[in-house]
Amino acid sequence: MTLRVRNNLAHDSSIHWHGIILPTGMDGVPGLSFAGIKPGESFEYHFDVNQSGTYWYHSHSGFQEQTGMYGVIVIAPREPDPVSYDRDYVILLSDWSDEEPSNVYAKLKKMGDYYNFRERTAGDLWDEIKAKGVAQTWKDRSMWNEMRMSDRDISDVTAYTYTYLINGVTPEDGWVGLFKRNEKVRLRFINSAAMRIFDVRIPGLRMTVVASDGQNIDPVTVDEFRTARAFNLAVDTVSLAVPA
Ligand SMILES: [Cu+2]
Repeated sequence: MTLRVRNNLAHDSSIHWHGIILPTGMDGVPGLSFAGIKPGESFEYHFDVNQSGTYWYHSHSGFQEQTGMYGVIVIAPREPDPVSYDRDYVILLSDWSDEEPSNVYAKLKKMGDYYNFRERTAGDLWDEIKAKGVAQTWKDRSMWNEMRMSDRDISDVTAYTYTYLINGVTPEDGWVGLFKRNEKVRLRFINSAAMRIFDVRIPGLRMTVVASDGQNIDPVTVDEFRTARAFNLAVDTVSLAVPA
């Protein structure tokens, strides 16, 4: 396969093919496997495709991925697909900020919990002492302090600045995927967020997870699943539409 990427930005760029098995020089990580793509220049990626499944690509330069430079790759299997479905939708989850990502980063460098409004307070300390006693509270706090971590920083950047998008659409606008009654729908979830774990649930529907990171798996039926933070995951599920 040949993929010709032309950089029309004013900055260096690159495209990394996430999860695709390819020669090192085609991996698209500037400074590691190639020099990056200069403004106005092109780079030709050549590689053999030896896999099928759901993957994605994204810029590996600066904060370009955070500003939306990514997309989905679906490689159809050569042999018959073990998963049967009537419809197929990609659901790309992401986090968007109207702030410049470099500003977000600069703020975090100066104050790691800038966007975190859930840190422990003096009031929490008092409640903790009442619940666990001074000794246990001291022990718990010491443990976190020794690790120089907070137990309340699951995500450094929060909805204070982020809007979470499905296929680039805000929650207010709402992404819509149509299906008919009793159809089996394949949903290809990709977490392309920079800073977010997503817990995915479709109220009233059970989902069968059929693939993860491009690999078919023994199907698992769940009410909810979690997609790891960026650079990590593609989950395929099949949902049976509500019979009504
Ligand atoms: Cu990646």
